[in-house]
Amino acid sequence: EQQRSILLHSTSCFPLPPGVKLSYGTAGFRADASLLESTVFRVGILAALRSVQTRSVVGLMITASHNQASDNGVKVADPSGGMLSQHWEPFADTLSNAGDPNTLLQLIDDFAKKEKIPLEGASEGEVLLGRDTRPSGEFLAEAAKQGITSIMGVNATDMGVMTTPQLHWMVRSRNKGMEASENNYYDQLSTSFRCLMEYIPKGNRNFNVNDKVIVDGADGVGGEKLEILKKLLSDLSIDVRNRGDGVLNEGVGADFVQKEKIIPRGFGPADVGFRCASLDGDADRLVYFSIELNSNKIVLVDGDKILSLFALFIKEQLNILTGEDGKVNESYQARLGVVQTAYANGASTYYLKQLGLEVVFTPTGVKYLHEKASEYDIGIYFEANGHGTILFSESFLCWLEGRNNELTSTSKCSEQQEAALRLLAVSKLINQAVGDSFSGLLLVEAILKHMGWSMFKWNELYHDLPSRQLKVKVVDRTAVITANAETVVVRPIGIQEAINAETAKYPHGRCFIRPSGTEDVIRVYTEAISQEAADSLANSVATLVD
Ligand code: 16G
Ligand code: ZN
Repeated sequence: EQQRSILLHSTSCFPLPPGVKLSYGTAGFRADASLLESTVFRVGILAALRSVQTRSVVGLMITASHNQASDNGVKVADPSGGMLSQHWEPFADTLSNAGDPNTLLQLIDDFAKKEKIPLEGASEGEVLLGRDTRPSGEFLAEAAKQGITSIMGVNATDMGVMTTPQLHWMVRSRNKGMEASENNYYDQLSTSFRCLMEYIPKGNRNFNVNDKVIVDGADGVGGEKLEILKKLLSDLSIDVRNRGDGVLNEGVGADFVQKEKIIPRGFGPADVGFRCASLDGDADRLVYFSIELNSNKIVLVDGDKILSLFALFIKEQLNILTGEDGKVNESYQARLGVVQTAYANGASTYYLKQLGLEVVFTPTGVKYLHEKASEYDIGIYFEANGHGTILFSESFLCWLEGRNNELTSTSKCSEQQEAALRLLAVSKLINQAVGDSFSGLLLVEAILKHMGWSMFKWNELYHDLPSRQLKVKVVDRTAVITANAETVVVRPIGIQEAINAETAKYPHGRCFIRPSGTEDVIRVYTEAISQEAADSLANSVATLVD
């Protein structure tokens, strides 16, 4: 009864803006910040319910990532630190669009029954609340708190401004019973990075201050946080640009750099010859680039290439550890898998398969890639746009620890032990909750050092096939339904045949279309042996969709 009246009262303070219908989408709700207060309040309720149900800490992040500064958004981190369980998404949609307090109450009641969420009696829970640097974040965080605390027994812990991956990391760590402050996060990253640097092959160890990486913080939360992290790193020089003085995501950031392929604001001719990297507005994406002499263009080193570098390194360490055939020393057969989407450049997929790796595909969106990667002992996933991470299974880490102890007692610092220690360090450096530009950056830097490679050498792992992305505005994007990880259109009938016929005209042509999860458009992607061919294929397929 008390619970009912609390909810009725608080909900009446957060009426829905008229005529707005939002959907949880690929990565939470996103809209102009002025429309979001009631949605964020309702997501607060949802996060609290999830926490009560799972008897675990849950996260709520307020960010619109790479969108413009006036937008905002909200998403929930599950107890594992990953994305909200997909079977809760429909509830997120109905709850957020329930205007009338009585309707909302009924929805919660029904859902709580169905999901066995004990709302009567002593429910308990905790929701960690984070936000990026958007000005609207503060009042939206208030709305979230109101929502969270409308469920009796649930506390809202305000973590203030932080990156999306930091919040996910904290949720994961808290639920593993580990310490989970922001400082613990920096400690874990810097310690494991130092450990990796310690096992760099001797010839590559020297530290040269001119060998620095210049990072574009997208004028978001990433810049200021990276300033803190970099002070703890002794073997790496990081120059942070766009730390928040300019307009968030405007002419800067990973999304801009990857899509436009031009030099972001704050970079110029003086940076030619250096490794550069861009984060996005909430620091969960990472791409590298270099600046060309006398041009405003960049050479992009995208998520596919970061993935390839990681895969190569991990495979090398596994080979040292278990022997090329994976059979030496009664060894554990570690299953290594690579997960990509249809957007992965075909040249990267070809390269990874050549390395002998198992490559699988999922639809676009971190939640799908992450889930697939978790099926392996070591699952590496990346989207071309820079979202990605590496997941290690508990049983593999356990075996690795054991192997390391065994090696310690026999032959000190053997090659094999170094490989085991490197893999253990990677498992701590990389954020296993969600893709994290900071751990990605540190791992790239450590591996380049390990290999003794320049960025140029890295970029030469393979050459991207020319590609083109277009978007087509349509009346109803939900009319397009795809299958096989978005590579085939099944509805409307006949479109796939038409696409096939067009594609067949281009040697090595590849093409797929899919409805965007974040915009009201159909996206077209093509690849071919020349840019002209990729462009022309994209244009003709776009007219098919129209
Ligand atoms: C979201 C997804 C990203 C995906 C993108 C595709 C998360 C955290 N983010 O930003 O993974 O690549 O949407 O956008 O899942 P689209 O559906 O508009 O092409
Ligand atoms: Zn992001």
